[in-house]
Amino acid sequence: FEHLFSNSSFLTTSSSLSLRKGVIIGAGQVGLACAYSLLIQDCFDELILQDIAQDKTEGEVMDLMHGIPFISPTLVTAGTVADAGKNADIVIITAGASQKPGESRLSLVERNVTIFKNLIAEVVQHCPHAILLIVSNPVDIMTYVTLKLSGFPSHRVLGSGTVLDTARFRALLSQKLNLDARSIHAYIIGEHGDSELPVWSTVNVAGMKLCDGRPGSPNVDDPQLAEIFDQVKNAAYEIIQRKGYTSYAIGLAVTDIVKAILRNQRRIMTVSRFVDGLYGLPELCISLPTVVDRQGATQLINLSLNQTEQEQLNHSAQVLQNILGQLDL
Ligand code: 6V0
Repeated sequence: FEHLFSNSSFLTTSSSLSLRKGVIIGAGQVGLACAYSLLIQDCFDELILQDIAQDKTEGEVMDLMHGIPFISPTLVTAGTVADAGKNADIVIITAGASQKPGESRLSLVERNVTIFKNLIAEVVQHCPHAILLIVSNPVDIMTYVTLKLSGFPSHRVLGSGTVLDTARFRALLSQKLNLDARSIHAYIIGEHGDSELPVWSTVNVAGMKLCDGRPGSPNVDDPQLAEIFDQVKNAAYEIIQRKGYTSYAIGLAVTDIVKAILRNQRRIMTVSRFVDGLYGLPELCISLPTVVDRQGATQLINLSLNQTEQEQLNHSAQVLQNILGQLDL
């Protein structure tokens, strides 16, 4: 016992054990929901929460830490990438301004770019081999900003993108079709925001397309389908109007991405990552089905889009390009 007490950081002892270390920068509503979900799903051996609100973060860490005896152990601390978080495997960034009721994600851009200019330099210096997972909005813009500021290879910088929107889409389709959401293959792609699009032409269950022209199958212009997509697109506005922020579902989405990375799952997820040329798109970060594994966001899948979907994707890319063109990086 004496030995354990005098060496109270015994959970961290051997660096040769290759512990799974994660840092969350920004311990607000989203960062905390991510932390809770990551802890209860046993994703990391060490989890560090970094925030400029130090006292509050220490309080949150104490609260989380007191729950550890109920779950698999994780060493959770308040710190920074420069100390406890040094050489993390994954750095999740949720720091920054959040949407106010009625505010679009794109309006947050200036405030968050300013924050990222300082943060990313610090992350690169102290976690040079990390995979960077961006959650702050507007997430596609902030992922591109991070890629440029970090100089990391593009597979190591990804955004949560439309992973959450895709989940919302599948959840609503699951209610409509009365089937488990995991058996429904459906994607939301493009900007995580107002110009995102549903890929109706590829939605399928067990290989059977939802809109395949069979008698009784819906047409892509069916108002019921439009209503489902509207609910997906407006979900964040609806939630923010009622509770002021969104948190639980994005926490679970981030956890799923982290698991795909750490367990080398090679899952196909609609994360946001750098695209140059595929689908005829210009240089930017946008959400498309992508293989996620231990290297990060490795391969983009070349979905076959119909003409309307391709036009909608081009429009979404244009919206993002217009913002990127105004940035001074
Ligand atoms: P919040 O509750 O205001 O938390 C933001 C946190 O960032 C606060 O605790 C701040 O103290 C902290 N912070 C600010 N500057 C720094 C800094 N330089 N270093 C460290 N910490 C800092 O906001 P919330 O958690 O609700 O949202 C965070 C971000 O996530 C916002 O940009 C949201 O728009 C975005 N979301 C993204 C989603 C997605 O699907 N990608 C979903 C929900 C929210």
